[in-house]
Amino acid sequence: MLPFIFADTRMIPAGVRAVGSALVDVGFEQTRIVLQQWNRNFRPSQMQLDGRIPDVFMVSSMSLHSERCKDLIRDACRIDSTHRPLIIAGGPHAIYEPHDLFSADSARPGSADVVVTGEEFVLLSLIEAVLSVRARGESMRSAFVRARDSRALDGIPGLVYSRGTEHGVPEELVYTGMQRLVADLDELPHPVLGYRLIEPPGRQATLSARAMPVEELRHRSPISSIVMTFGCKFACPYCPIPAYNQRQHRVKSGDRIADEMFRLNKEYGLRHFFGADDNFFNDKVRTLGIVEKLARAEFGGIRLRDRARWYTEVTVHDTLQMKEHLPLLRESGCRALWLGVEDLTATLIKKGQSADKTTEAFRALRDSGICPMPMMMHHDSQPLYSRGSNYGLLNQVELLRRAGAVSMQVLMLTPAVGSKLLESTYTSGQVFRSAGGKVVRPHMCDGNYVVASKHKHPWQKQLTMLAGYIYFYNPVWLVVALMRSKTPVAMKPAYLQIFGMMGLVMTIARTSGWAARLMFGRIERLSRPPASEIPTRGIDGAPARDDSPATPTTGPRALVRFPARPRATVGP
Ligand code: B12
Ligand code: SF4
Repeated sequence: MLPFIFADTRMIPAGVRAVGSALVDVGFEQTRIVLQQWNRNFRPSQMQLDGRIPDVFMVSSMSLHSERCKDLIRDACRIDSTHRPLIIAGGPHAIYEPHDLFSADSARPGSADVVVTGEEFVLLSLIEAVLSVRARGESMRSAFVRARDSRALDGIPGLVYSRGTEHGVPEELVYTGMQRLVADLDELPHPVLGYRLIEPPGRQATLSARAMPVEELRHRSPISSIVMTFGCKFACPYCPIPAYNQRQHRVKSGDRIADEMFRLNKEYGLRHFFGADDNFFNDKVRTLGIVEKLARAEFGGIRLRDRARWYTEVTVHDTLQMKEHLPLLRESGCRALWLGVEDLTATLIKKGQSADKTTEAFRALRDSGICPMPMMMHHDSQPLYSRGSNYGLLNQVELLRRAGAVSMQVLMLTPAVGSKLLESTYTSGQVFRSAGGKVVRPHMCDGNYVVASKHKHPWQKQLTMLAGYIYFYNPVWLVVALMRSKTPVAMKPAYLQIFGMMGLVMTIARTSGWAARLMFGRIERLSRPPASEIPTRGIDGAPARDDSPATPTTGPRALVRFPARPRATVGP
């Protein structure tokens, strides 16, 4: 659907690749990365790698996909207990709601053995602790149980594991505390490693004999997401990112990013890179350090900027701070920036944006040949149209279009676990449990469906978003974009109009039924945010003060160094 059409199938996510890279880096070469979007029928209960059931099954998920994630865990639990792999869950959903990956329902048991609420460093620390107690020939799961029961895992912050009987519902969860973040991102394993592990797309439930051939990668996944920076200095109340990052801003060096892009291009032919940044322009000095390197980088006489094009996310405020350097940014290969405009009038959130500043930033980007891609957030008090002000959604879409927006994203403000606003959005009764008899499912919490609102007619919100898209993506503006193809951004606005119209058709098909339920059906509401049904305690035995590790209850922890990596000896 809009605004992410093709972003799921044409861009292998960085998280699973990062985990794969870390495993290869320490010697676990026999690893396969299976993507749900390409291998919908894959069943862990039927997987075999080199003729045997893998020792470890890991699953990564956003909250949006948590139902499928739990299905996979349940399916892996069907493997008989002598062969069952150690089940480790991680990724955004695990970070924000680890308890959800343990089943509290005795009618539907099936839980992860351990949930990693952090990054590669936490996973490798866990594996190291398990290997340190593992006897020759012993399975990873059996070694894990011994390590857990001897409390050898309690010194690794960032884990949640269960206690109780082996089968059935856990009696309690143990949270080892907030993860420690690796300070220097240059120490992370190289992303080139993870790409070798991708399962080729297919319809079968089992694994293929070999990973995807290297030559196929760039056709299947032409865009490569790469980690350049993490963190954001703003503190928008609806956003969980600052808390997750423990208010840290971490960066890779320009040299390292240039090397990653060059090697990914050389080994796999990848040319397009999407930075997994929260706010790439967060720190001007650090940003300039990276951009200058990318603009000048050369490898064996080949200029990187002739090989690589890159894109990322920034804010309007920081774009204006970078205004005089935008030509350098373009020189370094940047061709589009997604900007969190949210609400132009700063009624919803103030992070230095206004109609004039946004117009100024967009014009400057376009003049430099960089496509401005606004991300808007629709909310209860914003009307469809306002007379004499910029408050209405259509007024803002029109203003952005005139300022040079090349694409458009309109999402409804939706409560996010880990954000400051979460609790009050639930307790004030804004969050829907169901509408017209249809229960809100996790995949509907992507901002495309109105699932939280105190508006008298929430269906109007649903249709307003569609109206915003129709106003922006339509044949008229396609023709205009074709006629104006001689600007510094050339044909890109026309291409994005075509993608946008395709996405719009899909979005209308998917969300209009929900709009009808909101219009004609009864809306039931929730009164408290999701919480663990299983008691959670810390390693000291006291109840965990907060079972969402993304919401820190203590101050930031010291940053750590990524450990030097001796290669693991992995015997039978
Ligand atoms: C790039 C990005 C996108 C891209 C993704 C494109 C792609 N195909 O990769 C686009 C723009 C399409 C996108 C869309 C959305 N995104 Co987004 N996105 C990001 C962003 C900025 C970077 C993701 C990334 O690549 N990170 C780098 C990798 C290396 O980090 P990682 O995935 O977290 O993985 C690390 C750890 O989590 C862990 N890990 C991951 N998996 C596993 C598994 C195991 C077993 C273990 C042990 C560890 C582990 O190790 C990894 C290495 O450190 C993140 C924020 C962020 N900075 O991470 C949000 C983020 C992932 N997005 C988020 C959301 C909500 C969305 C949307 C729903 C947008 C919206 N409406 O608000 C849509 C959903 C689209 C869809 N239908 O799938 C949320 C997810 C929150 C949640 N609880 O699930 C995040 C975390 C931002 C946030 N905090 O709010 N997004
Ligand atoms: S600017 Fe963006 S990343 Fe930063 S806190 Fe606000 S919404 Fe989150």
